[in-house]
Amino acid sequence: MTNVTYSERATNFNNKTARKLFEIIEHKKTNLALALDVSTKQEFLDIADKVGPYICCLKTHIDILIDFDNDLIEQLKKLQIKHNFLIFEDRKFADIGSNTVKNQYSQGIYRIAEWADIIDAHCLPGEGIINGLKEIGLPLNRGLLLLAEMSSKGNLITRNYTNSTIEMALNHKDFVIGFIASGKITLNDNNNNIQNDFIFMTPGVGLSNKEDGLGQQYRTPREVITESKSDIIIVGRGIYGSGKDVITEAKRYRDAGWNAYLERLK
Ligand code: 5BU
Repeated sequence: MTNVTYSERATNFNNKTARKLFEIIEHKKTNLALALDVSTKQEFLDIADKVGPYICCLKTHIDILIDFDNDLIEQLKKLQIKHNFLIFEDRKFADIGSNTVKNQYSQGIYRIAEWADIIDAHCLPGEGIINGLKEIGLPLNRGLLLLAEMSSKGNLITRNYTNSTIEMALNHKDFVIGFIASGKITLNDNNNNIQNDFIFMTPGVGLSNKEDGLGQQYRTPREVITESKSDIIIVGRGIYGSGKDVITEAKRYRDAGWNAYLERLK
């Protein structure tokens, strides 16, 4: 089932954000998500504008910005319309669902629910975290990714933990649109339908480096998309790191990701 196209996959989803993401991928011919972890508003908006044409999704860590203000969100929304990408706030919620994560998602200075199409969460606290986020996100047609695996060296996620995460996702297919994982994962290694019913997004992607010296481990777009059959590569410093020309690098990763997908379809 690895030769199914992105547009065919879209029809498996009722969630509007998931369908929109596949539409954008197919329309712009890019499975690249930019992880824009810079610390100033000016740099953030400048890179988002330059790289916007080449990505399907912009991944943020909004709390990294030292000069965050509401205008940043207004400008980001304008860039989203100009370039047609989804916004994914990589907040990694991990607290109790009933009250805390609901407020973290909708309140505070960031008001994430108002502008992020996609968010993610650890399932460590149990299924309540999904229920809590869903109360806020589903009426807004948002989508949630669950952290099923991590790219960092020595992380504590086990196969059992990943399986439990998948089971929780299966109970919430209206709101959980996919996983952060190293590739396409299956429940108990069976070839079941989760492969086509969820979106798989993979961080830790680089064409030049193998690691960052702080535990991050990089694999190439080909390893991630063709071999591990993920759907979307998430690239940060490979594009904006160490004074690189961000447009050249974004095109390089877009091409590598798309060619890896075409190779998988063959
Ligand atoms: P990089 O600059 O390409 O290394 O950035 C990777 C991004 O993906 C960064 O924002 C991380 O927070 C994020 N990430 C990750 O690297 N590994 C993971 O397992 C998860 C998220 Br989950």
